[in-house]
Amino acid sequence: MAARLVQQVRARAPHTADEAREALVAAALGVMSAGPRALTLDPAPACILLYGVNGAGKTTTAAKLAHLLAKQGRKPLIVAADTYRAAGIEQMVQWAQRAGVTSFAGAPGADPASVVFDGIQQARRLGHDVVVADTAGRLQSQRNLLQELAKIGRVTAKAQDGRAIESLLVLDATVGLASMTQARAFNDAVPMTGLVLAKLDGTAKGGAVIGVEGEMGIPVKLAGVGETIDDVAQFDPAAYIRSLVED
Ligand SMILES: Nc1nc2c(ncn2[C@@H]2O[C@H](COP(=O)(O)OP(=O)(O)O)[C@@H](O)[C@H]2O)c(=O)[nH]1
Ligand SMILES: [Mg+2]
Repeated sequence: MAARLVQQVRARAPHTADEAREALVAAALGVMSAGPRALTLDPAPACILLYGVNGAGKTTTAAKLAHLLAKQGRKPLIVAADTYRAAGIEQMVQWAQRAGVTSFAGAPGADPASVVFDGIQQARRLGHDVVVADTAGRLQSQRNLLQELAKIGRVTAKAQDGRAIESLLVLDATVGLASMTQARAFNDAVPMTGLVLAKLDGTAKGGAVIGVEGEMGIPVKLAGVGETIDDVAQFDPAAYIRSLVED
């Protein structure tokens, strides 16, 4: 990926540092052009599935996103499907309260796919127009846990029956090239419709995501920009790439 960018910058034969920087921005923007970044929420009720490794930012992203959707006039239901740890469920429920959003929690130890399925039914009964489902963290090397995620994906597809699904892999911007390995493995379990780049407010900007978007053709849709409930934004590739080259 880096070699491809360098080649494109060379092809433009920049004369000054500014020209070289502009050529690099243009080349990186060309790589990051994997389709629309808006979430697909229709036909409603949509289901947004968040997955990724431990600590990436899934639970906070679920809360921030649900809060944002509520501010936009939607009626979200948060589904707490990190049923491995009682604390996983509690964290999601507490964040949902902070977000002012109703939540539906699975029992500790319950099958997460069933929790998501039941949550989707509950959302329909109560007239919610979007479900935001938080899942347990898992490593890209944990085969059984990836199979379980694949099951969550299949069950979600069945419950949604043609309604919108956003399958979002949450990546930590402070992680480097491992992002690519994560993206490949998680995409094999549940084909992604978008990426979330969390922790973009830190000094590490997760430049590897340019390669992930470019090679996998999956757009970064959202950015996490802090630890409070309002700290989520639609991902802006131009601003992002400028922040990388202007460091
Ligand atoms: N600075 C910063 N911290 C974040 C962001 N998103 C999540 N975090 C922090 O990262 C840690 C793990 O987040 P969490 O949502 O629990 O990760 P999960 O294990 O994927 O559910 C927590 O301390 C969060 O406050 C972000 O956008 N910026
Ligand atoms: Mg979590």
